[in-house]
Amino acid sequence: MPGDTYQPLTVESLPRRLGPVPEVGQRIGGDPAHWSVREVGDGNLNLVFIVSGSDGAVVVKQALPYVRLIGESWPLPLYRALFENHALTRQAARDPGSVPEVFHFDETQALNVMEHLGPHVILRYKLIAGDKVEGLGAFLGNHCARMAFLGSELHMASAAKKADVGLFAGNVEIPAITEALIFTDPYYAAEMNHHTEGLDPVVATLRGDVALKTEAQRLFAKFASNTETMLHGDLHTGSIMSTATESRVIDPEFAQYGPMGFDIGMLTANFLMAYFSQPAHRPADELEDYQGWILDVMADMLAAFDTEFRRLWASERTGMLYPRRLFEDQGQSSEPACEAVLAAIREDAFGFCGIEIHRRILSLAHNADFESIEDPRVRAPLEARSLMLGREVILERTGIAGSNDLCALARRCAEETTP
Ligand code: SR1
Ligand code: MG
Repeated sequence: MPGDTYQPLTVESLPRRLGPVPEVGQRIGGDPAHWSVREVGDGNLNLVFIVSGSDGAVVVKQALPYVRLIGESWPLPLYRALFENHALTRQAARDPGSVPEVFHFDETQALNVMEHLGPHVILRYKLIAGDKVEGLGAFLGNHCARMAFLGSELHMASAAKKADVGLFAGNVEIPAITEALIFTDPYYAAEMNHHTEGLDPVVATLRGDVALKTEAQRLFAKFASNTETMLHGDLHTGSIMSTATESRVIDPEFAQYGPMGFDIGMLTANFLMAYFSQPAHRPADELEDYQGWILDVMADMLAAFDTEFRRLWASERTGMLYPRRLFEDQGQSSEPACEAVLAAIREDAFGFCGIEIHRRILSLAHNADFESIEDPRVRAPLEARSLMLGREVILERTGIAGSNDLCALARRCAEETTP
């Protein structure tokens, strides 16, 4: 479709429009007129098609010029597809095999054609269904550590990293969504907010808590001004697809440079919300085992992050930060410095974790873990516990030593019976 003006694809038009593109046509195979095309996008922003033919299947993801969740009244630039493409390329280089392969990119049409993850299912739905995924914590911890470390000036040449920061600075409207919906709206009665009936007392407590809002703003300032590494930017359990034994990370269109603790903090939040929502999804005799498994995955992820980060520190520290010439070449260990960096990342991560929990329950974009609980009398107390945990991890983040403390805190909040 080179040279065409932008036009959203439809199930009917897709074979005609993408059939002539060799990288697409050859992978799907056969006569495009006989391709099977399904629109499966259930996210907030884009069109997503699964297209299959005689030789295989691909996913076609096309940006819409507005927020799908809201409609044309909220315009959104198409260029986000370009940043998604840039992010996928960098993720594939820094953690090979962790993201879908891209077969074709069309900037004008704002579309990426990618590997179809056939047997994989969105992780959030697996967590709601009670399915377990082998190796999940290790995969996610390793991935986040590789992305954090290898995209930073601990590893990259400074000129290359600064050029990339400049490039991603062009992705303006997407971070603006995060800045409003995640960092600001949960903490006041913003227009697009909504929350479950019955939560008003907890919401009033949070919004009346000046110390909490001050800490949330400190974290926001860090998010807005710290360009440590390239972030996925929206790494929740809906951005991961898994089989029983294998996982991939998808959807990095919110990629931007930001603090190293952001992505792993978002993931931590999403595991905690999955944990808190479980009483509505599991029979009593399965609850303890499955909730325990979720906390184990979260703990494995945080441990794998640290282990992989230390490994990269030892073998890939080629950038301008913490150079060997200041430490090892002087006969001095840099291990304490590495531990200090990790402690700072962990503290930030717990702060971002609390904010992500707040926004998923109070702001515009909620998650299926709670939204699929039909009865608000069941949903509200589970959300209330999550909100109060979120408050505690934000305010007490410097004192949470690691996953043991965090799991203990989650178990304690889960036993509380507010509101
Ligand atoms: C208007 S977009 C709302 C949310 O959907 C995306 O998936 C991001 O999580 C964003 O915050
Ligand atoms: Mg997404």
